[in-house]
Amino acid sequence: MSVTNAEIAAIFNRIADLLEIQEENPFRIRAYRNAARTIQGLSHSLAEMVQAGEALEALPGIGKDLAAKIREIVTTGSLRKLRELEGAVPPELVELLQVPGLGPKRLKTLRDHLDIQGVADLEQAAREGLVRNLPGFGLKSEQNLLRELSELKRRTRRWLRAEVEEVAEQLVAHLRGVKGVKRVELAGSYRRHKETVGDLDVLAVASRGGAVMDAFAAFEAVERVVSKGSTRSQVVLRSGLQVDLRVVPQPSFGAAWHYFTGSKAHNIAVRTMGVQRGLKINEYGVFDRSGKRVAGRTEAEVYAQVDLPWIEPELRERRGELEAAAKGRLPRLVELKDLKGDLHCHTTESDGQDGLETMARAAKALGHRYLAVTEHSRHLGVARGLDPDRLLAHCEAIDRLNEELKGIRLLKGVEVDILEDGSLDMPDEVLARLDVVVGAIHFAFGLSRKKQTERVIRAMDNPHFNILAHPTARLIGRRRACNLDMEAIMDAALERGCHLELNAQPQRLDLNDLHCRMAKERGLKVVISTDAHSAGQLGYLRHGIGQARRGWLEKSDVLNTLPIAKLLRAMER
Ligand code: DGT
Ligand code: CA
Ligand code: CA
Repeated sequence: MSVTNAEIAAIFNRIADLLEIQEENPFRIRAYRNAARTIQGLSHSLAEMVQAGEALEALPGIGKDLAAKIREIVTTGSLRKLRELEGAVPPELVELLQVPGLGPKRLKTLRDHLDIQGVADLEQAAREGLVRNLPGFGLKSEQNLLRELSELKRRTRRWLRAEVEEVAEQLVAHLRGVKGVKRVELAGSYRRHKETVGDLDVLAVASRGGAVMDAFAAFEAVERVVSKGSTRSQVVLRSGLQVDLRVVPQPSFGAAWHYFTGSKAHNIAVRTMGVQRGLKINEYGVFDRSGKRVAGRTEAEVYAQVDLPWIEPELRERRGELEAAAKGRLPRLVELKDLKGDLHCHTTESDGQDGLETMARAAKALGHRYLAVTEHSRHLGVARGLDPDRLLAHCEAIDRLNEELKGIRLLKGVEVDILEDGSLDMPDEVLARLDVVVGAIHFAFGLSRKKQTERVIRAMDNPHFNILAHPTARLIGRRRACNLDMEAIMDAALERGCHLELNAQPQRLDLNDLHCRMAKERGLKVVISTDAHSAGQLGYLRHGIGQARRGWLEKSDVLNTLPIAKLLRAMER
């Protein structure tokens, strides 16, 4: 499916909305709205016009500038101008614009009279009955707003990928057990290992479509069936997570898996490459000019039609993967089995749930060759942070345990607090006795970009500092990333022989994918660590690997793929 006219019109209307919020030039705003109206009224597809090389400028209200934007949307699936505008307007306001019936004008009234800054403010004001008396509003519109707000919250909720992993795997196993089912696979953002997913997309090949759909509706975790057909069904799980299942014929499987894996921008770019070769690529297959199916059974077949090798799902974000593939320069992405150990964990000595020995044996069972024990420092009182004496005593306990352990070595470490001025919450002479010093920000998240960046770089100035843990301190959906100049921090880390952590806790995944790529481009190695607070969490490395792969990291880009001796040498400063 190409970009539709309605989608293009929606983008233009959205730009107009954003410009209006910024109280931009009314003529520009009107130009976007007029163009959107023109496009909605067209009887032919703009995407086809672009693909056929037809001039768009002849359309009423579409000048050179808008024609170029339409071409950009059709060929890339998105528009840079829109991303810029969305970046310039506070995200809370952008979110408010998604409330049906709340255009820029009414939003302005709400902001001027009630200082509404986001969905939460609006919901509170409407609950308190403050909206009904505003000009242009009434009791009825206040009630409608409340209903739309709760619907919006439900619709736009995203899930940590990790929190839906178990049910996703159970569902796949359940469907694979159905008679006549040949294949079941997950697609969508889940397969691309995005840190959050909006819904689950499942694909099946089956000889009898009806039996799979019945089994899907009967899956234990299903709360309600939204729709049920012979090729597509949708359900909502008890958790509120929506799941789409599509049943496709075997010869289309590869094309469908490719299509429903996305991303949309990647799909559109691949389809455009097809058009250039006289091919039509969609979820049913690849078709030549005469309409004959020339590929579709496997993903590799689809890519081969546009002269590309198969591309890992984590790379399919339209971030240069097609160009890299065309040049034979795709990265060989790091895998879980490449990791030799974990450099960040806690035991009951600070705020972990399992003791030293349990953690060590669990790490060994996972095949780790080393595990750094990095308790909190004293400043973090809530986490039973260690003072120098307790830390030194803990180190002795680690030494004793190391004498008993075979096949794995515990490294003596600390997760030391970076204080507000960039100094470390542990005396240098204690840090000097450790194998690895992990530093982290746990408070004063709101410092200015300049101050926060200086704080972190100053911490790395300490010659004992090795690894910056969860660098931006974000918690997905709960706490924003600290305002940091990540490029400056990475350059500073390189100069000083420090490293940055990709924390594998599902709600952190910090560094994010783009940061990983930024590090790789500089030649700065990333450490993938679990920050495990229990033996079970040592398995979280897999979440970190997903993020690292989205950031194009290869084995050689990740520090803890090194065996112990090389690792220790690489950390020397
Ligand atoms: P999500 O669910 O928001 O985390 O993100 P996705 O990527 O799973 O998106 P979703 O569930 O809306 O659709 C699954 C895939 O289907 C998406 O990654 C690409 C494909 N797809 C959906 N809509 C379109 C479309 O309009 N055009 C193209 N080319 N592909 C689409
Ligand atoms: Ca999805
Ligand atoms: Ca979906």
